[in-house]
Amino acid sequence: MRMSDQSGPVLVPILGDQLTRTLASLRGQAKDDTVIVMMEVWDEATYVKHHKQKIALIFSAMRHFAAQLRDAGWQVDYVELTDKDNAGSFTGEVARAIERHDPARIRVVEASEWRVQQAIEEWPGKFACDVEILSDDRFLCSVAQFRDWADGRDHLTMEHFYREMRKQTGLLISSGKPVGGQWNLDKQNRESPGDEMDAPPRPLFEPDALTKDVIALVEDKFADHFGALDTFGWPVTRDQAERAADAFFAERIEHFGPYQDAMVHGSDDLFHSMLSTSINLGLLDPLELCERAQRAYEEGRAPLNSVEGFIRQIIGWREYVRGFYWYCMPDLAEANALEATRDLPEFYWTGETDMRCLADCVRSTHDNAHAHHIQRLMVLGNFALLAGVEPKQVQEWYLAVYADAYEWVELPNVAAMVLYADGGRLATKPYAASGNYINKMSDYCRDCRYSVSKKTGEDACPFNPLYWHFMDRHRERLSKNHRIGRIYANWDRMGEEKQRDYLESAEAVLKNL
Ligand code: FAD
Ligand code: DLZ
Ligand code: SF4
Repeated sequence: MRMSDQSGPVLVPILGDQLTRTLASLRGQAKDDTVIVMMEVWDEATYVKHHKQKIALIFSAMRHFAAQLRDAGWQVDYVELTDKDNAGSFTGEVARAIERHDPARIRVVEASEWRVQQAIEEWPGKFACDVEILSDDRFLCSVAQFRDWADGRDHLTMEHFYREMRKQTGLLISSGKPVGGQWNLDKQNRESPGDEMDAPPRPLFEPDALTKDVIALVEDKFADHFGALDTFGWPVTRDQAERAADAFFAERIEHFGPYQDAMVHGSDDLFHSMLSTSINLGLLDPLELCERAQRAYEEGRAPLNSVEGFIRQIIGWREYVRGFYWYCMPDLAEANALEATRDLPEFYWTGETDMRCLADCVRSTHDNAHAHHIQRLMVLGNFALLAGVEPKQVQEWYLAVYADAYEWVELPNVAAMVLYADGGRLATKPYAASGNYINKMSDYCRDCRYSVSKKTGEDACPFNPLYWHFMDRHRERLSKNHRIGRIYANWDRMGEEKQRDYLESAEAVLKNL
């Protein structure tokens, strides 16, 4: 940082996913010596065609946050999307804010995404005042700490990282050992859905006047974007997000663990927390949520498999993918180890397909800007993997359609976990599965036009032949993986005629996409 002798306030830009009162850039700042700038900008609103609810959520949460900061005595310079001189980008808006406030210094927390961080790192060369870029300590593992952990490892196994994070936080640790004797109860997170899955609905928050304004803005300016807006009910303030968390800890965490991987037609949330949008915006603190989960276990309100499963998702997967993103960027965005080139099928946007599982996941995505983990991974993702859809197109789709999607979390999940595009640094083997898996974990297949038990032919579940087509076409790479050897032994035992049936059926599916 260059030192300056200028006097003037400190300019604190707060980005759309930094809506945290204890943000590093605000800590220790005197209110009368600080100007906070928040910016709705076209570049961010259009770098992908975000779901309408995602834009509405971010703008509404930003506007509420600005109002609360003002109530607390901060000076906030808020630039709306339709302000007539809006420069359209973070850098352009910070330049305008410098003209207005003549600051001595800019103090900003690092961006969560590569694209934005690249722009911020140019500020010291662009602007005359000093620029201080702070680490985002809302994450429990810093970018540097992850790099130290990852350097020198061939496989960046999440489980190893997760154990480090358990020890670092002390969550579910007793005398240095995991509570219950095991680190990971994933095997107890895979119950099939029962016939009567009566999950309590999550709280939906009626849009207030401010959110209604934003919804009208989105309807007006982003009319051709994907997604329903009339179903909007996301928490837009910390208070609402806390109420959503209260409901999860009171009503759903008990069954979260066992049914974490279950899917039920038309039942979109099941026992999931639905808190990712609030955590990613900065409205909820990830560590506090994990501590609440731990208390639920200690007080006998939730079983260990639910609580460990929830904590694993947050201090394990969430922290891990964030570290992995920064460790692997910018190459991760270009990775395509399986050389997949197919276009994304149109039904990812329209939901018009006879495959009932895919149609339901796209419907939930359209209506709620949300689908849960297994829907994203084993239905929508699995199909794109098996069909060989080009990673860039899949990544762009996921980034656009989910209200919780930011590249730091979306890209590792899509490129590395779903598509194996990183060549296996994150996942030890591709998450490829036939219809059998979907049938076991959901009620989708019951009323599907395809038969999940049919392996080939017109009425066969398309996932079945596509699975073997995928395994066959990537044999050279995958057969070297000792975890997959058994699968190729099964394929070889089938004999040529059966294999031909599979491959021809798959070709027919692919031709019709
Ligand atoms: P819960 O099931 O209740 O889990 C609790 C919390 O754990 C979540 O709120 C989230 O913060 C965290 N979490 C769980 N799984 C993951 C994971 N794999 N990576 C990071 N955090 C995790 N999550 C996002 O927040 N944004 C994304 O853009 C995103 N894209 C994804 C794309 C794919 C292909 C896959 C397989 C997963 C993706 N996830 C993403 C992870 C996960 O699907 C969502 O976090 C989850 O569905 C959010 O719903 P929930 O809050 O009810 O989660
Ligand atoms: C996603 C998004 C959108 C749609 N619009 C804005 C915006 O206008 N202003 C803003 O500050 N943030 C927005 N965001 C979130 C940013 O993309 C987010 O802050 C980046 O992920 C930071 O890396
Ligand atoms: Fe999906 Fe196949 Fe089941 Fe139909 S039969 S719902 S396509 S897995």
